[in-house]
Amino acid sequence: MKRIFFPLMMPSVLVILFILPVNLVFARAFNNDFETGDLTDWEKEGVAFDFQPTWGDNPTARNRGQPSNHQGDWWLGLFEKYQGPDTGKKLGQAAGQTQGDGPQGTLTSIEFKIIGDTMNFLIGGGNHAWGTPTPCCVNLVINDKVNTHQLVMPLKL
Ligand SMILES: [Ca+2]
Repeated sequence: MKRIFFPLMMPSVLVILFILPVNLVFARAFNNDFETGDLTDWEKEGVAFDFQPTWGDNPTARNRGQPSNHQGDWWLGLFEKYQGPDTGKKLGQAAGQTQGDGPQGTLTSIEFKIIGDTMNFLIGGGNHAWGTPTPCCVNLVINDKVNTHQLVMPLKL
């Protein structure tokens, strides 16, 4: 089986790692934009993702002056701690609430197939490479090899 690994690391002290291999038999759409409102298709380690995904423009809800410009309703905002008007309210969360940059962890996707020659990501936040003391980045892993530099150029598969 050809494997494609897609590691993603995010803000400051935390690291996100997506791992996504290719298997045409089991290929299917997965929750790559978090629009399920939960972490379906993802495996988390640590506590950084305990309140993810976050819902709506939470930075604007606290008048930060810098909108999230996210896609859809749900996104990963690891500084954020607001899971929307339904789940968040049940958990006692309020729009604009944060958890800060302290929590650490990783998030790894299920295996997935890349169709075509390129992939697009909507990413913001820190830029500290995997292997540094406080990694905060997205990594793409293909065939067990981390391909961090390929995130800024056409992906060759
Ligand atoms: Ca989304």
